[in-house]
Amino acid sequence: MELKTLEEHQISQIIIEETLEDWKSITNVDVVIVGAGPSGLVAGKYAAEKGLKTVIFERRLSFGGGIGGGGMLLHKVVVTSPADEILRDAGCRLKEISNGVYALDTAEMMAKLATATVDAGAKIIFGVTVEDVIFRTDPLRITGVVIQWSAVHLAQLHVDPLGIKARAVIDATGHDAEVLTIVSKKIPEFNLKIPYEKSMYAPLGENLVLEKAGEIIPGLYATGMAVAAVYNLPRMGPIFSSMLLSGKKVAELVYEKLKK
Ligand code: 48F
Repeated sequence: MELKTLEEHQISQIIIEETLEDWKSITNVDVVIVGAGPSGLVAGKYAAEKGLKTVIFERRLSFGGGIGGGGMLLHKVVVTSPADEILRDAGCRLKEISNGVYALDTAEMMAKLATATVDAGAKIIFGVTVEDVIFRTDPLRITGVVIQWSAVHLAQLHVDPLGIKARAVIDATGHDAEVLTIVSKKIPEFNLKIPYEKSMYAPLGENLVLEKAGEIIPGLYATGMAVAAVYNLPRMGPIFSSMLLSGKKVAELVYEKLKK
């Protein structure tokens, strides 16, 4: 077997050209999802499946968000029906613990959810932090996000960011609701106050996150624990049903809105 090799500059050329091709279309999309945790991945899968041009910006160099930590680093998470259907749809194998109650490995959930999201056509871009939003008046609405390399943030360099246009932005940043927090601080016209989450009360938190997930201000949606932050809902720990179901719900709401 003869191994095909490339000159160093040829490798660079491929990377630069292929990246540029992607980035040209990423600057103007239907849906930007901020965060590739469980809710963001699921939102990305269902948005892309509906034919929406979808990009997920993830600050870290990996997907999964809080899935990998399981419950206190124990490598299992719990889901309940009907969220198991989303995981089955992504090819996950679940162990039924009792009627409608399932457990699975964190690694399997992360890997298969991400595979399903990518296969559906969503782009996941690692190492990019959403540091601000773009807005317009008349009518007042969010029209995109402002992005920066996470490495630039870490190095605390002063580097101007880039702007991305999106017909809908989904905050899937988890407990800190980072995008919504930015709006609450920087655009008082939206009159958005973020009280952040309440202490743990799993059954109530799961139900309310699912119920309240949706469009928070025009153009900006919340899914997963970002919803708990907006409405001061209880946290729920390592049970992921409402993370998955709220991701799917928000993708469907965005689709209904954008198809009009
Ligand atoms: O935290 P995370 O997993 O959010 P989630 O989808 O799920 C929460 C659960 O994991 C767990 C829980 C459930 O019972 O309580 O905590 O609501 O994923 C959020 C992702 O967003 C990324 C972050 O690195 C993580 O992967 N992220 C956060 N802020 C930004 C960001 C940002 N400004 N720009 C880009 N990515």
